[in-house]
Amino acid sequence: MPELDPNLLAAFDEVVRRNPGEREFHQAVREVLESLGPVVAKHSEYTDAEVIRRLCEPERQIIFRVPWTDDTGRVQLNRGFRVEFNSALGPYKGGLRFHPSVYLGIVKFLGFEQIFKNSLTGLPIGGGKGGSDFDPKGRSDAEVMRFCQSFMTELYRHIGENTDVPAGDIGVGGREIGYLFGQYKRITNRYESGTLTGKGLTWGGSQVRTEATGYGAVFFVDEMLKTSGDSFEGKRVVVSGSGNVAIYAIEKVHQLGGRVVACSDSDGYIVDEAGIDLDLLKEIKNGHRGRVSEYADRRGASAHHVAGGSVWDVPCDIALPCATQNELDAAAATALIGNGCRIVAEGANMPTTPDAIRLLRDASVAFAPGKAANAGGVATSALEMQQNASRDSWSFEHTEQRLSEIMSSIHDRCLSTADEYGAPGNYVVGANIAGFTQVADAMLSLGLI
Ligand code: NDP
Ligand code: 2IT
Repeated sequence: MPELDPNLLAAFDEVVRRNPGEREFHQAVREVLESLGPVVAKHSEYTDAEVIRRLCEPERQIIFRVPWTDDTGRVQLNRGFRVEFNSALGPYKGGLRFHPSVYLGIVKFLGFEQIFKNSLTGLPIGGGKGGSDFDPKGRSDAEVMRFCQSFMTELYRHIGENTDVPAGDIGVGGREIGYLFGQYKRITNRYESGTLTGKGLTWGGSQVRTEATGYGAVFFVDEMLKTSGDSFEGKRVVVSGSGNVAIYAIEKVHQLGGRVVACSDSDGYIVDEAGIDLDLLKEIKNGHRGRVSEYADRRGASAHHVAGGSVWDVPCDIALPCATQNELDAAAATALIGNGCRIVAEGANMPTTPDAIRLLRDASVAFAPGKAANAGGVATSALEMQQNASRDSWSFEHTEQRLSEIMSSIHDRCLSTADEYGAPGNYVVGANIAGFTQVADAMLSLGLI
């Protein structure tokens, strides 16, 4: 691991000591601190005021019991979380994840990343994250509804359009946001649209929010390609996952002239040399929450399914990890480099392990971290909040144009900040420093918070 400046090392050691066992949280903090050496060298005010130590401590952490009954009448029990990490720039903002792997360390890593990501969007949103170890897989709509209602029966007292604004993440999409919003409205007797984002288009949602994370990641890569006069035209692309982010990343790659030849789920991956047929994939995933193996069964000769294995073994020019944390490890990076991959951009949060990032950098593969490349989702959530606040709704074209401008501005900010701090072309350094300095300056202005 690269060395840290003594002040940063002390802050990191404190995080490890105060948050034992929260491996993903330690990893996310370490990655940011490794970029901040030149910042603390230049600006002693941040260390004098202990801004970094304060940033690593969430403002508030809420953990609660979520009891519900399944379709057989049995009582089920889950744990709910909301970590309200930092509100220096605006109300806490960030998604809810429903997945059996969720525990406090996952929610904290995601909340910590969200602070810098939200800062990079340039919009007035703080950072937070929440979720539950509830597993929606195989559950009926009625079970998911009862779970969401129970979850919101506790969460409602902590959130609000000026306080904390949740949205979706893994396992939480339009269906869950609907049940959550319905219960919030019922308990509070207020149609407070701006309390949740990712809502349906007929009841306060924004055009492009569903597509925004995947589209935004591809807009970001398009900007990376433009720096060397290149484009998506004719590029082979591999995407991991087949959920919300993956599907709309595939759609935008195809619109821009690239070809996505593989995607995955937690059981395996599919390869389709003719390019993924998105209508078929959407029908399987959005239509009946099916598996990618079904795609290979129905598609015919151009496609096959590989059970287990690594989607990163499929040769490509551009790799877009869009599934989950630490899914692209050193072995995967080595395979990608060996096959001539030139760009890796994170649609997911922290999908690339630190070892893999180092290997990619040493091999001069351009690498875009999630907090920059996947910021389009939360940015469009902030646009949804804007529309809700003004009781307005914008067209698809206008909203997509705003998203594209935001991604281009994040891209340019990463590069100009990396230049300013002596790391030209390093998107990790650029994203971390640009995201950090804006939040840190706000914290200094607001007194001891
Ligand atoms: P979805 O639930 O829609 O899809 C998740 C996909 O990733 C599924 O294909 C799922 O496969 C796969 N996956 C999830 N967990 C694992 C795992 N442990 N191992 C292997 N595969 C897994 O979630 P999203 O598309 O919304 O989120 C994907 C990533 O993008 C996450 O990292 C999320 O934090 C990030 N993100 C999401 C944003 C959004 O707006 N939704 C915004 C910014 C980032 P399976 O069905 O088999 O579980
Ligand atoms: O990780 C993320 O940025 C999200 N899951 C989206 C958060 C949001 O509030 O839209």
